[in-house]
Amino acid sequence: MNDLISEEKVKEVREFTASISKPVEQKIEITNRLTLKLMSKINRKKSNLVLSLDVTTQKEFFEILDEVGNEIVMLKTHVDILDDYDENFVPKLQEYAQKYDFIIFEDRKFADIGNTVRHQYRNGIYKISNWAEFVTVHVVAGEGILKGLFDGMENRSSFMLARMSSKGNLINETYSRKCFEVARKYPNVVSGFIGHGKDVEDIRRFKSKFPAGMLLLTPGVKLERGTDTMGQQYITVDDAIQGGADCIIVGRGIIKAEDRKKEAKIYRERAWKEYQKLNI
Ligand code: S5P
Repeated sequence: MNDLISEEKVKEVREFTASISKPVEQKIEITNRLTLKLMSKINRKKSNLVLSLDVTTQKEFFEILDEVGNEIVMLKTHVDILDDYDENFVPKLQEYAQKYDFIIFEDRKFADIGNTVRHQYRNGIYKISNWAEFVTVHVVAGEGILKGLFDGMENRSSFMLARMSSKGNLINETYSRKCFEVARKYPNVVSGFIGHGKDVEDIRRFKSKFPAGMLLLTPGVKLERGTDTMGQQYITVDDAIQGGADCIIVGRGIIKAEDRKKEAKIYRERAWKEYQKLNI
């Protein structure tokens, strides 16, 4: 019998059973202030929409924000793709965050040793730690990465990439589980995970293994399923939220739309409607 089922599988089944047999009314105490801030903004703004504003000029960046800023709970940037980044960018971004009431999230995907990410976060041209409340982290280099990033920092947190949306990515279940183990040790600087799945059930299974109080943000979301020409895979808003996503991350689905404001409203309303069904 012992030969038929691996210890790893046994552990996985135990964790899954434990997670689904928790009484619903059991309240999880969340101590991460940034997680609480995001959750409260989701509820106050009635939006689970994170915009991925992947454009290369400031003009376009702020034009789009003027159109859709009211619809989003958080703005995800890739600051290093701006061709015309200058010292005016961050103050203007912060003004917009105030005006439209969203959180700033830089998708830097830190992935090096602690000492290097420490500098990548604090120094260089962008000085990300000064202005991004959340960043993304590939914990592939080990937990030293979290120490390098966050030792001595206040009011900063991260989302760990525990699964990716791109076809053929190298993340497997063991890797995802290791992410959860590391995150469990650093609840004050990890707010949750970036994750994707092939369907609702797959995402549900994935989320059921999260440490308590951790959120799921799902990229690779559009109104219809599909792919792009470079390996991106899309599931629908309903798939993501029904699977347990706390937020959907949407880029081209909105920024390439003819009427971006209207499209952002559609994503926001669809996500919020599904989210309410699961969170009443
Ligand atoms: O697995 C991932 C993780 C991330 S953070 N897949 C992703 O697509 N992302 C990011 O989400 C990616 O870097 C991009 O900024 C955004 C998706 O953009 P879209 O235009 O495909 O919606």
